[in-house]
Amino acid sequence: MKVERIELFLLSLPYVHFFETSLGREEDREFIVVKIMAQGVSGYGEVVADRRPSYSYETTSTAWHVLSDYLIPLVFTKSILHPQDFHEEAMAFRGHPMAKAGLELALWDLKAKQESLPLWRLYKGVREEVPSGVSVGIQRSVSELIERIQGFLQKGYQRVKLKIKPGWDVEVLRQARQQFPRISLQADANGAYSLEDRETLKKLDEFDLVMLEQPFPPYDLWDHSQLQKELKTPVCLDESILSVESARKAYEMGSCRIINIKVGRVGGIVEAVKVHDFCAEKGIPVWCGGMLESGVGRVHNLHLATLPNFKFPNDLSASKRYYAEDLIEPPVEVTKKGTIKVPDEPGIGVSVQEERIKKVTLKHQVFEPS
Ligand code: OSB
Ligand code: MG
Repeated sequence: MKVERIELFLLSLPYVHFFETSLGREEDREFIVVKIMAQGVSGYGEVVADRRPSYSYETTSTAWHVLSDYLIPLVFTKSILHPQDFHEEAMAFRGHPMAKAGLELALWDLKAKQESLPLWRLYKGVREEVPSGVSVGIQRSVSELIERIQGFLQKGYQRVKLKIKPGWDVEVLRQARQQFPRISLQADANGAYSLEDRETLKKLDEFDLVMLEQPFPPYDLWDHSQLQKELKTPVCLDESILSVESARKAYEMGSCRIINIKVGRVGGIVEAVKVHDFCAEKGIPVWCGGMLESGVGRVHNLHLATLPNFKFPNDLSASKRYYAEDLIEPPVEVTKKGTIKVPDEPGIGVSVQEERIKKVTLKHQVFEPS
């Protein structure tokens, strides 16, 4: 069997509510859906690169370029079908993990469908529901923030993550903690601080946070290790962990006590599982981060989060929390217990709504072997 056709769709979907982090405010998300076809079966993946190079250097344009000029030709010329082979062959190209992950995810979906297995069984996951958390952006005012948190708690989310930045940190967390004394609360700075801010960051120990995510910029494992020594709150790394190699260095330096795994950031499921397994061996718990994916990427995350060392509620929320109309049926929903049920149908286990994709497509291209 051979891959017969690959399609790329560049889309834009408006958020139901703007999303603001220390990197800026976004009203919509631009991303790429990858579709791979072989013998009448279709596999889908999502490239989580954004319009702008802010969270990472990749953008939808760089990903489109790397996919169409290098990765898709690689699949055709080497007749690649297995995601593991793709992972190894794609190492010939440096960087661009989000582009690689989008294609690898589509190959995983295809493989699982061909074997009539839901992805989580292929990955040897150990749970049928995963705990759900919500990531709450910077708001116009603290009272709006409190109201939003209240709304999410009523929907059952098991923990709340607040985005912070200099000027929207200690006092905001103090008020959130006062309003909600017993909830599971954590903060994510997306790299907005430096060691010079250590006194401010040490004040966060007061608020009994489950973790503090990515206080310093991505390429700064050393400074994170210096901060972790002075902080009671566990540091969790997101942007800094690009592969199992960076996880090992973070572990050896003591840069963090928890790791956030994102498939796009590490370049696919094969690498994500390596990070997961390394962390399990070293006793570092992990959890699954999100990139405000559409249902396509989100359900892929859901399957990954069934692996045993995912130990915290994940940034995996209901479809409706992100988009008025998601790209999958049924949409992702959160149970009263604050969990999400993992689909048990083959592959990603949900039906991708191509008519909806087409309605919001900005650019579409079909690739076939020459
Ligand atoms: O840092 O975890 C992050 C969204 C976009 C980019 C970076 C991050 C996030 C989130 C959202 O926090 C998590 C989600 O998808 O619910
Ligand atoms: Mg983060």
